[in-house]
Amino acid sequence: MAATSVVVLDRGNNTTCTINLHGATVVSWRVNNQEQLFVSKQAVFDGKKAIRGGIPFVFPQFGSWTYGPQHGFARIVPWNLEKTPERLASGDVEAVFSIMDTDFTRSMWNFQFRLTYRLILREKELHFNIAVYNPSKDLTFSFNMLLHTYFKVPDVRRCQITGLQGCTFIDKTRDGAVYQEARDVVTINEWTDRVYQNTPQEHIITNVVSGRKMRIQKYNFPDTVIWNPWVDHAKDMSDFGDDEYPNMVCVEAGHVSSPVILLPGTAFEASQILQVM
Ligand code: TA6
Repeated sequence: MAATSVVVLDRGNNTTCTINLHGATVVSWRVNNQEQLFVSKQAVFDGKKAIRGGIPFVFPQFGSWTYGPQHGFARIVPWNLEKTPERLASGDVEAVFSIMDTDFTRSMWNFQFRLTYRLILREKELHFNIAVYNPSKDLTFSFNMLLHTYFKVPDVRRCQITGLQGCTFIDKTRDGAVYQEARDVVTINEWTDRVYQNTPQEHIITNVVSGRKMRIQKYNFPDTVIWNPWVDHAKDMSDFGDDEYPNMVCVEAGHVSSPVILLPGTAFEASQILQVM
């Protein structure tokens, strides 16, 4: 299957989820015909560049990387469709994607690994179940992982994000200085790029598509990254429209402020549930 092929999970009722095999990037999630994810009109679909929008999969590195591309290689390699979309007894639809080490990945990160990504489309929910396995007999490896979710919003200035009060955050807009969040709800009115550490399992974003709320539940993802490039940094990105920043907010569940250490023969599991409320 070509690297830029897409796989569609269709639950009926105009509720679908579309995944591009390039990076296993979820590029659309429609609930009753309402798109929940932002994808830039200028996103590039060449099977090489990371897709600007949807849910890029960040692994094994978050941020800049000495040995490879920013945010790692998982979002720029072709994934296998391990299990074609299947309707479950519940009426939900499930599919499984996977990658394992190749000459390309080992040229940057010389470890054997196997990563599986199970997606389940429910009526108003999208479930993500992830497992990383270290098949080595003797080599331990460490990694970061993050779901770089771009939520579509009518106006980011009207969004409020809960569940960050009291959390420490690294502010990448202020040279990585560390602060503590005082607000009970976080709002965005400027360039925002923050790594919140040890955050609760749940966040709610208000005023997403058609004024609804989006609930994020995460397990084994201790961190939450909040990002909006605003005016200035929107211009820095060739695959992002200068005027698109008001219509997206990234709220990203991840394991980034400390690495996961994976011993030989062991596995790491993490999951996320997105729910339209
Ligand atoms: O997750 C937020 C962030 O790390 C920002 O620093 C910003 O760089 C964004 O990701 C987009 O990164 P990208 O490599 O996709 O341009």
